Amino acid sequence: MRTEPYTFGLPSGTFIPENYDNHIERRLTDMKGQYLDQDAYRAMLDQKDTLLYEVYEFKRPEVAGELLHGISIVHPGKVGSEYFMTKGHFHSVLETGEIYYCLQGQGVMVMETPEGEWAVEELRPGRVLYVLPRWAHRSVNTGQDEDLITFFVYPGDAGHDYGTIEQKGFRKLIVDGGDEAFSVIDNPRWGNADS
Ligand code: PAN
Ligand code: ZN
Repeated sequence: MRTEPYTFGLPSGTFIPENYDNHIERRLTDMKGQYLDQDAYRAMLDQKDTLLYEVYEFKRPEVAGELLHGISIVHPGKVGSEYFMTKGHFHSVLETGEIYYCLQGQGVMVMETPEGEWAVEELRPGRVLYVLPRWAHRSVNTGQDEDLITFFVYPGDAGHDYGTIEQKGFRKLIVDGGDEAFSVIDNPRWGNADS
């Protein structure tokens, strides 16, 4: 782990940071129960365990005062009519905010609170998104053929609660909008996503 202040570049074209510490890959199998069209999910998985998104992280102590940061890359594609997306999570310390800065691509952040509020905000290059404390968040690539690339930063002691979303899903889903760029629909399986 670095013990002195540092900078890093984000090479144009890939935005894969120089000198990252950790590379995470998430595939179809990691998204079991999350996509609405389960037949399409299984058919796709029969072909290949497709890579959906990747995260490049810098290692920092997971304590208050530190800021965890890295790059998230969601690849383009759909399962049925639903776009490739991240698992999404609440932070274990619910009262934790997070900043996303979009570097490339077209997408949205789907967000909701335990109290039932929800929001969908567009991500496009040059836009900064502030995810308020208490809001679960999932990034979705609504583009045709381009990666959705964001820089993120959040407090070191935030932790991640994936279980709540794995069990319930998000209240809103992002699907192909036909003539529109995308559509936001109610998740008919909200509350029992992994069954
Ligand atoms: C991001 C996310 C990243 C991948 O760093 O972790 O975009 O999404 P999932 O963690 O939902 O798989 C972040 O929000 N960290 O807190
Ligand atoms: Zn987060």
